[in-house]
Amino acid sequence: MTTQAATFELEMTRFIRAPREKVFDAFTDEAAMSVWHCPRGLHVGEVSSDVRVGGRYRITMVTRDGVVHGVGGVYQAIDRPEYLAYTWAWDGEGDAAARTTLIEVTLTEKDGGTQLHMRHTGFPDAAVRDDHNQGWTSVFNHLEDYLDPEGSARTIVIVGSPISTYVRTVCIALAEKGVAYTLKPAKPHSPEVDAIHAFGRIPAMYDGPLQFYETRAILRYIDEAFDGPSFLPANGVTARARAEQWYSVLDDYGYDAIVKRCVLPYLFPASADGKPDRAVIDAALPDIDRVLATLDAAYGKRDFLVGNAPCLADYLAAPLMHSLSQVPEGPALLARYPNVQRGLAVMQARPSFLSADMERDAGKVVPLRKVSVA
Ligand SMILES: N[C@@H](CCC(=O)N[C@@H](CS)C(=O)NCC(=O)O)C(=O)O
Repeated sequence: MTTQAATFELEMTRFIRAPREKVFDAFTDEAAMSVWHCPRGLHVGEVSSDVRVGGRYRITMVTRDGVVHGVGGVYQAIDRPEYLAYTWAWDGEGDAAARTTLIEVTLTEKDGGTQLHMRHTGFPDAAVRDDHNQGWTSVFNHLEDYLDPEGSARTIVIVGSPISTYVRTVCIALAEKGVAYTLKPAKPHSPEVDAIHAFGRIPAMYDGPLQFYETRAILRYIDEAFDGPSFLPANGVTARARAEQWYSVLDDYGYDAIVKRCVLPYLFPASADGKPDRAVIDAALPDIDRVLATLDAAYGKRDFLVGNAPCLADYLAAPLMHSLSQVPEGPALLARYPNVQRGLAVMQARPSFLSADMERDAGKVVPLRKVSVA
């Protein structure tokens, strides 16, 4: 993908694993357009398309809050399945001609699929062009999901080891949304991870050409980009802040005490005799206890950390508590906190938790696989 700053044009290419005719029709067929023709996180409202030179089309894209963005134009050239040109003007006040840009789509057969090249010209300035670059990237992720036989498992790729609690949190979150993805096993600081993550940690994520890292940011993206249950409580600012509070407690104090200072010394003993470092683990135990006591009070009689549905803090808590339960000190520590235990058991029973099975995957090279949870 290249942008040409000087002329305020945008050129994008995307390989789509579908025949040219299907890709072409996706651009002109009303039913197809109504599925994919908007960025992630929005949906298509109305679509009309009079597919002949001089004919008009119109699409509305609607945000979750109901804000409608309308766009339309006139077909300039139609040469199925190779080339399509049409004008593009967002609804707005004032001179329509000044708002009108031109789109040219060229489709070429390549590697059993289609190379899509889009040239979008006539932007008034770099900022508008850059907005369209971002928008089209997301729209083409939708297009790829729609046309590729593997759907979103092709565009959404999680990079990281399945034994990582953070990786597992993201996998749980995707499964809760019902989003198919591919898990690409990679260790921290490996070339695959370093290619995306400035600090070499896992997880990292692709959505098509878009790259993300840091679990909280990845969760934010997944939550806003996909339909399905929200990762934050719907009922008020206090509940949402509380969910963030418990996420942060787990992310900071929880991960440090449980994983860094207790689980990892067992998994990767640093001492010369190959035994877990007792002093490190013993020093972690009071801090783990403090985290558990805090969370136990937070659960109270409920099954989830906030309200009556899981939120992003529960997605982080479950893999952390699960990994604690696997070390020798874990069961006795957890036994003192029945609310934490109940919260873990409730999450462990959910299909989203079962779809990313840590024991099954531990130490194995996990083949690329599609995970979708109904
Ligand atoms: N702040 C990061 C933390 C991720 C993290 O620490 N992941 C661990 C694996 S669970 C890791 O990559 N550790 C390697 C290291 O610490 O160098 C996030 O939220 O994604």
